[in-house]
Amino acid sequence: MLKPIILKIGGSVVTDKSKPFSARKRIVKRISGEVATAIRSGCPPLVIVHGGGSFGHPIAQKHGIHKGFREKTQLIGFVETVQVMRRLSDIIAESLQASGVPALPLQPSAITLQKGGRIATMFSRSVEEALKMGLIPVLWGDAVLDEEKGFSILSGDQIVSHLSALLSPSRVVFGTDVDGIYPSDPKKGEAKPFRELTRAELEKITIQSGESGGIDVTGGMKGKLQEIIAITSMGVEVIVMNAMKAGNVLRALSGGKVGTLVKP
Ligand code: IP8
Repeated sequence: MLKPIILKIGGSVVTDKSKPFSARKRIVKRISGEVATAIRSGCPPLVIVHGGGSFGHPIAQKHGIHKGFREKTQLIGFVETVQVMRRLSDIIAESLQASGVPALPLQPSAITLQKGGRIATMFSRSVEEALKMGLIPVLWGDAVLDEEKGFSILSGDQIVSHLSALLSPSRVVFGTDVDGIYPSDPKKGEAKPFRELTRAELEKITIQSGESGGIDVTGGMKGKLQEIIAITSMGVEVIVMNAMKAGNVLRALSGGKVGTLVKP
């Protein structure tokens, strides 16, 4: 089997992070079409992971799910977080399927156990077998059981780095709402994104980076950059690009140049 590509679609792309439970259905539809075109044009096997955006983050924040179990009243918040993420993943999987993509939703909280907020075990053979069948596994950031904290949040970015270690993808693509990795916060200034970065350069930038916009319980931009460092240290190239712009997902999946390329 060809080495797969892992595509992470950020929660800030598929939802409006400023409004609770607002999926950006038109953007999801357009991205689904680009994924379908990439597959028809013979792109490698694909795994899709998406973030929580305005579905998972506000509920997780309200009930302190990311802080672990403290009191019984949180339990309803834990299951609500799982439930809203299923709703968002349904919107995404159904849109992919409507475009002809055989997207298989694999609920992370059903196949993963964490320890202290990091993956302890994930039954990832389902992902591997699905890929062999020509299916497109779809996973997402989720609230999961945690053998140390009771429960915790598993970010989509952590899923991507876990699966990278397992599947040795040819490329990992992060579709975000900005044009790439910037020397400073792109939403606050005029800075241009880097075209290319080495892992060592990225490590320096990560130390200075801050939070992401809206409510985020998984460490925002800094958390993302840390996972990217982990992925590149496995020898995998990473692209960070703007998935809000038409054509970028297709370009990134077809091996084209877009956004910032982080070299291992
Ligand atoms: O948006 C977080 O996933 P992320 C998922 O990929 C939840 O960090 C449930 C908040």
